[in-house]
Amino acid sequence: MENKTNSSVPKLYEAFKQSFDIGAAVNPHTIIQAGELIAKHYNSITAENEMKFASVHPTEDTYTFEQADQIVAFAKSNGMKMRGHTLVWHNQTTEWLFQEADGSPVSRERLYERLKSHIDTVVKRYKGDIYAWDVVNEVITDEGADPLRPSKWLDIAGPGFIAKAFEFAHEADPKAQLFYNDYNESNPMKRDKIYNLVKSLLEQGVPVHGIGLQAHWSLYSPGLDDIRAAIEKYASLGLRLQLTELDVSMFRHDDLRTDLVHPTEEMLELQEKRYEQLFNLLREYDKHIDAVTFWGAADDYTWLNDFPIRGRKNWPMLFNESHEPKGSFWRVVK
Ligand code: HAH
Repeated sequence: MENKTNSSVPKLYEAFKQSFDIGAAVNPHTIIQAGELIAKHYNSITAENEMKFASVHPTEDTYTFEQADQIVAFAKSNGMKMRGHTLVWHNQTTEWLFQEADGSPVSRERLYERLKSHIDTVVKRYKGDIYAWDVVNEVITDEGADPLRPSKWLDIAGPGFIAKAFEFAHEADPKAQLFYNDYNESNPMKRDKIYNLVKSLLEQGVPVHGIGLQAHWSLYSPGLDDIRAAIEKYASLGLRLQLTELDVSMFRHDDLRTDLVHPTEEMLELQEKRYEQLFNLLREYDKHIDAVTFWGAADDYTWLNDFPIRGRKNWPMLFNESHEPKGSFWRVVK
């Protein structure tokens, strides 16, 4: 391929100026390793882990905001927007949250007090800096008719914790856009469960403003028709949509190979075609979609190197391990 100097590589987000913002998930490590790339190509960021419950609120009386603050400062100094991720989730919470000091399960009332005080503290701290929050993450089941995922939140608080989280976030920052965020969002059965949950929240007057489609996708799935149907169904609620965690894994769901140290030529070609089709589709719906955030910045670091198989390399991004644009980049900016 033709060798491009750095300055002749167009900015990714500028290629989408007429359509939507382009974001990246960052962490303290990638800000150092890839800060220049991130500042050039993305006009929005999300903290990958640093605003999650366990990261900012390790004990009842302690908040640890150093890393989150650094990431917000990075966004500000580079003129980027900032999304908040995430206030209520079943993972990366802390033991103390669901327990009394003596280790017994916390009461429902106490859990609601803790929920309110957590959301109030975190959302107010970043008022004016964070324009959109993933308020509730992944409460819908992947399989089965029961819509809500079993969790300590559900066990102790009952299903009302979902609406309350949005209400508390809205009180803390009435200007912030509040999102329900989930994965496998394009699977027709899960899509309908997500749709029904959000529809019923809206009918109760709960302040939900958008749906985050995580978009942890692969070369092979989901199909474009399922993605289109999901976008149309969610948009029919009259809400804003964002892709919040986009990546395109090289591996099928059931492909457990761990031997590759480089992507094959075939993988790279399939990925170029896939990214081109995906962004063509997303541009078609740019009236509904405000932002597309990748769950990473370049192939040197991605959470998929440890998921679903610890230590298995993956190459899901538009930039390679040396931070150079891949063929997929040129297909989407064209
Ligand atoms: C996302 N879950 C989370 O929203 C994000 O916070 C995390 O950093 C990575 C991915 C996706 C997911 C998962 O964690 C487990 C099973 C399926 C999907």
